[in-house]
Amino acid sequence: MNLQTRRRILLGSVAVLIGIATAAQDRTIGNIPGRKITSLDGIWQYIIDPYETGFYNYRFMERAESDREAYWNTDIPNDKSDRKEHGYSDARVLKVPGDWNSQDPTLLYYEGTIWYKKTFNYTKTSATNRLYLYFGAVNYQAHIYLNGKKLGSHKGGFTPFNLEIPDNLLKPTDNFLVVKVDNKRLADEIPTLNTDWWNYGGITRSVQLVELPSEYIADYMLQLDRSSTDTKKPVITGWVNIAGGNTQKITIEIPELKVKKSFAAEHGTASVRIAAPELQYWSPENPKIYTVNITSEKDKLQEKIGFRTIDVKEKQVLLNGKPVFLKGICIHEEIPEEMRRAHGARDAVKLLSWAKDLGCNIVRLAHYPHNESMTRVADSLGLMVWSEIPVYWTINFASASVYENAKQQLIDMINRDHNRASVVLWSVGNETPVSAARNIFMKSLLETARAQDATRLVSAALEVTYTKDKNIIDDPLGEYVDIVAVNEYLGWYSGLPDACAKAVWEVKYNKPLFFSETGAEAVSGFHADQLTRWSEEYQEYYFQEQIAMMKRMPDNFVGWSPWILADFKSPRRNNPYYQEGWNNKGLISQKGLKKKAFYTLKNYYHELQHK
Ligand code: GCB
Repeated sequence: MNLQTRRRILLGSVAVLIGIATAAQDRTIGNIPGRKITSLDGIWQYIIDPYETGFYNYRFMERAESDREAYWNTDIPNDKSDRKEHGYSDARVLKVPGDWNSQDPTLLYYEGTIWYKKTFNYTKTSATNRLYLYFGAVNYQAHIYLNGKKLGSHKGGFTPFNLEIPDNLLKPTDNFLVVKVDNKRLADEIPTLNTDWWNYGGITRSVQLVELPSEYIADYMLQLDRSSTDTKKPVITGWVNIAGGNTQKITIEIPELKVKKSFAAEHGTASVRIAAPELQYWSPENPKIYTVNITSEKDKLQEKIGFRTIDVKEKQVLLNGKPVFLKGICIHEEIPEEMRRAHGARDAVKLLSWAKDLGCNIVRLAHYPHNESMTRVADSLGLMVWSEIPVYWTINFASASVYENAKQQLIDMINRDHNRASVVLWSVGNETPVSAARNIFMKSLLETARAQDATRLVSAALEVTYTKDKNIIDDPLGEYVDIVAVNEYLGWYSGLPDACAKAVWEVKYNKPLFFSETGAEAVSGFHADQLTRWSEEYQEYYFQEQIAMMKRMPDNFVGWSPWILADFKSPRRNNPYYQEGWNNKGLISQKGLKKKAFYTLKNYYHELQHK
């Protein structure tokens, strides 16, 4: 099946899925930063509503749209005898983007509903243009209302979505925008009830108004053909998709490469194929990014794209046709010193510069899609990215609706970032317990990822089967992934770090092997001998033993991404002396200080560099 046919089929299935998950959500709009956008970020008023009174009436039925007591309707009394039991005021405000937990001490542990309200003025530059409301992410469920009318809803805390604003709803001034945000953890959601990270609630990423021509460039994917491993003959392939249009001329221009080529879009989609002999390949050593102009008959936009190939051959991972050893680190989307969700370019530069300083060439963005700045900054800093959906631990693998939700999150993650050179691998989950239902679920997600994007690798972080004398990697999913990735904590969750010296590994699959996690907790500034748990010395010793073990791994060992760059908040971690709600496996502390093990790993990566 060629890419274009596959794409059309997928667009069809996306539409079906959107119908299930989100009533009025519209199609993908790629490259939001490159559009005509008006930010709605900043100060929003809010109401805490743990009983969801603004949504349900006293019989716990969803309120009618016109219900005066619904929190999406005006809070201004008609006159002095009118009764209003809800109100938005400047006494209660939250910053968007941002989690609510870090903005008000009373919200630190809050899990439930908060209503956000913003008023805005807007007039379209042309009456025929279309206007969308774009959310980078809202954790977890959002219901969106404009001027008392419901625009739509969305589930999934880490992926973007947009809703079209109909002309008859928009006013030039005083548009009353309300978002009900609910971050309650639920068994049949993704993630499920149980994780090892903080459930930060809120409108955690940017909100934008996006104005587009009536027929606009909806999305595109421009990547090096996977077979372009000969750097003398690079071929850029992909597609451009037009919304509202049918037959159109599309032009792609890469001025620096003196490339300018036109294609015909039929049924809204154009297939692209461009020979670019002068292309410099993107790599961590040379993160070359090109300005790409895409023009249709009614729309144009600019994008920055790097071009590289990623593949596996026998037991190796090949970047631009050459074997690469993956020097990684896992990262949560969190700024430890401020105990908050990270967002925006400044945070991305901070987190990814730490990874660069460590000597990494890849980061595993755990355990959910991070904000778009992370992958864009990774493009420009030269870091490869492992990107993952929060199919984590014990989600309900037997449920069809849970599967549809996972699939939608996967598709949304891929759609947002399929033009990022940094992203080399889509991961469909982490440490999911083997069962017949789970195997089918995960295999189908891997197939979806492959069908959606034929240019990247697919995998998932798997578990190890530990027996008395061997550690066996035999998860049935190993058969379907491009690289076999496992998490292991020898010397932390079992035994002491010297367990590594005696470890015998048996791998069932003749594929590249990657250790997607390993780590030990240490409280920054706590010094003791190397056998004292929680000390920096124990963590240092742990890394020394782990590194020694990695050096003995067979030649299919292609790298690792230890756990984790920085300490992070987790309600599961309740040791009152050493944790107090923190998972302290960071190589960088709660206060942003490097621990001893940071340098142990840095030296290993430095050694590898000079081998
Ligand atoms: C894991 C999980 C990760 C945890 C980590 C830990 O295996 O994948 O989410 O935070 O272990 O610290 O135990």
